[in-house]
Amino acid sequence: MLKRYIRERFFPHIWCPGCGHGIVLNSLIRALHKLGLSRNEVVVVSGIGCSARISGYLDLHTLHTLHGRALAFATGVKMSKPELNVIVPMGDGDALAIGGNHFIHAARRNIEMTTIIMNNRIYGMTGGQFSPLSGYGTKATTAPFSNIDHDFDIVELARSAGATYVARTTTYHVIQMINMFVDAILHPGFSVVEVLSQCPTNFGRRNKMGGPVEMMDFYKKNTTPVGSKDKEENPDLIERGVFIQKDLPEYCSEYLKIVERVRE
Ligand SMILES: Cc1ncc(C[n+]2csc(CCOP(=O)(O)OP(=O)(O)O)c2C)c(N)n1
Ligand code: SF4
Repeated sequence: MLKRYIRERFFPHIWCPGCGHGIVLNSLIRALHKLGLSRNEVVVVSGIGCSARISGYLDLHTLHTLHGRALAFATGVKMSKPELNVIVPMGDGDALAIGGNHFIHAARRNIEMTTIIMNNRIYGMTGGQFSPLSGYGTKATTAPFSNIDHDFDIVELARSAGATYVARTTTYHVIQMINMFVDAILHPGFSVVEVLSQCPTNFGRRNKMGGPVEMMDFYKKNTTPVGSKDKEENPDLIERGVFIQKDLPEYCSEYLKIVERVRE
């Protein structure tokens, strides 16, 4: 049953052994299956990056577009066919470096689509340049002696930009990830799911994080459910869970109302 969502002719995939992005692909397929969505009801729009390759592996309507521009293409698709479920998988660089402006404005408009940000804190595909999510003190090919850029918090950015569903999980917490994807796809507005997803090749190795297993163990040990007491005792813990879920007028429906009013 799950196989019907996979575009087998594109396999074997390009990902390194232990890359977190395969776990995200698997979870997304399980979420689509849980929702009982037919392949014709979903469009997946992605830019460029290891994470963005997810669109190629899904046997749905898919658009593999330009680095950083997935949300612009996705906006066009959603505006012309609002009845479709639009899903936009992006890397942290794709979504928040070159694509940062598209991200804040799509969130501000509250256009109904599901964005998945695979945060591996690095430009994986191009060999390990630092991204806006790498963080102070990390190493990258473009910061061999230490990165002096501060990172930002995707949840806080999405919240202040106006996203109406915002959640964070990791590749270790697969059941939570599937449930968040289900909720995000059902949400009638702009939804953001940040997934901490390991890049053992370009982030892990350079930052002495160990292999994929150690990196996932890090997610297990260094995250805590949102609002938990542990966070008060250990402020360095990363919170995961649903941070925002609210209703606001959605962009396509508001646009259609104006079209109808003008026609009258
Ligand atoms: C306009 C443009 N600029 C730069 C690139 C080169 N490029 C391709 S992927 C990428 C970054 C990938 O990092 P990220 O989006 O975080 O995804 P990851 O590969 O880590 O999953 C860059 C800079 C490009 N393809 N197009
Ligand atoms: S370079 Fe990193 S992000 Fe890209 S496939 Fe390899 S492990 Fe995954």
